[in-house]
Amino acid sequence: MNNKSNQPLFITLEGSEGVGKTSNLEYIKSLLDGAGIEYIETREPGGTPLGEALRNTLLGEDFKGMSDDTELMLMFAARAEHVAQVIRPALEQGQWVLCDRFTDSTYAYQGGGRQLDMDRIAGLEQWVLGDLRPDITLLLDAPVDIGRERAGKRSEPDRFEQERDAFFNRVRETYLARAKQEPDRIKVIDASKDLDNVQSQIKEVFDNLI
Ligand code: T5A
Repeated sequence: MNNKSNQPLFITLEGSEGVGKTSNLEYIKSLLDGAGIEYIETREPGGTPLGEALRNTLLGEDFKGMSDDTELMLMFAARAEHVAQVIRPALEQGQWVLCDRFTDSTYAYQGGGRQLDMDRIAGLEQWVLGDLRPDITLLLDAPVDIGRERAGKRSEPDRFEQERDAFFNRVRETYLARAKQEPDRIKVIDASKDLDNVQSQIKEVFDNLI
């Protein structure tokens, strides 16, 4: 784990649909507030006016049939803007960054789910991010049926949520494989448990961090 409390940290939250990222974001913010840490909260795709417009394009119905390569490049176009306009400036000013999804989502969804070439994704990552990587990533992990059931109760499915279980099983497997490759950065949280239990797992990670 990158424990360097005198440096602003770049924290990302990852996981498949409905695992509880939005629900736990508020809890993470309360931990940062409690520790008196200055931070910004942001999300992907999105985080800038252009990024939010691209989010609507990516998640909505208007361009439902876009090619997988187009989808990949729009994710990175939104990310390039986000990194240049929001993430790098915040870190340079000493603010921590709390981001709902980042490049691990691209590996999981476009690489795992859509089965695009991982090396191509790595090439785009290097081009767009240079040496910028999250310091800590919380991976909320739960079986696909649990996430689907939770997400289904909440709202109409977006373009990704309409994918089949096989897609989301590949997404989950890709996330878990990445966590295995980078155990210091990616902390797996068992999100199938109740919210109190999930939050105590998150607190344990933050107790080591703050
Ligand atoms: N995407 C994104 C890519 O394909 N490539 C990329 O590079 C990027 C950046 C973004 C979509 O874009 C894709 C991935 C996504 O499909 P999104 O809105 O960020 O969309 O992601 P979603 O996963 O769709 O977010 P959701 O809001 O659906 O899921 P959350 O935030 O994980 O779940 P949340 O917190 O809304 O919880 C869902 C329900 O479950 C309950 C909550 O109360 C809520 O009702 N809940 C629990 N219930 C019981 N026990 C728990 N532990 C619970 N935790 C939450």
